[in-house]
Amino acid sequence: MKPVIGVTPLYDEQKESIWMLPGYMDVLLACGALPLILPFSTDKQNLDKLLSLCDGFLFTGGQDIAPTLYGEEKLSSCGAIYAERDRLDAALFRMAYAADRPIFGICRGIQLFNTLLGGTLYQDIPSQLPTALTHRMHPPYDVPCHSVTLLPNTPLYTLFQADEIAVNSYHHQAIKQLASPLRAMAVAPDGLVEAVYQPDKYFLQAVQWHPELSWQVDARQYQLMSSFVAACCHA
Ligand SMILES: [Mn+2]
Repeated sequence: MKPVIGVTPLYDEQKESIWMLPGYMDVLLACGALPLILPFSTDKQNLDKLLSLCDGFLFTGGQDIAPTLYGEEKLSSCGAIYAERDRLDAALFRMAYAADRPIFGICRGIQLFNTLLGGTLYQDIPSQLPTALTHRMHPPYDVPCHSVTLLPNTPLYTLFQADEIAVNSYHHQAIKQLASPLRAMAVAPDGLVEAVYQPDKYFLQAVQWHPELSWQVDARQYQLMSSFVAACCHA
């Protein structure tokens, strides 16, 4: 069965446009899924219909999450936020989470899951954690930026059978306090959590790096997205 995967939309405030980076769609298509870009609607009936239409949900990158969602004032170093996106992502996540539908998060996605499950974020890594590595690489984005250690007895370790892999990195925020339902799967050399999962969920995983930008040259990142699509097939 070809799984249908709802993909959270990106929003360009300058152009007042909904948009999408092709990598998110292309990798899901390559893995055999049918990705659908979702509308900015939190209408209950629309959400219910989406839950019946979609076998899984991919939470994409985007604007910074409003710090009020994790109980902090917005610092000047925090980036632009977009309230509509926060509203949609929160409604979709809570619905899919309650239904135990397969959920995968990328970049903003890992930060979103952590926030909605009770964790906190660094609003800006360079200013709040000056000893951290560089996590905001320059193009091209399909080459490694830093390593991550994979933690034993996690789905990511089982999938890759490796103690360490190299990943790309394009983020200025990161998990500060890990939400209690989540477990770390990958940690950067500076200690920042780069991948999480929730053990008692069917498939809830998220990564801080960008598999959608490296899957064509990094077989592991294709394998990672394939494992999500496979979970959507059996949901
Ligand atoms: Mn990173």
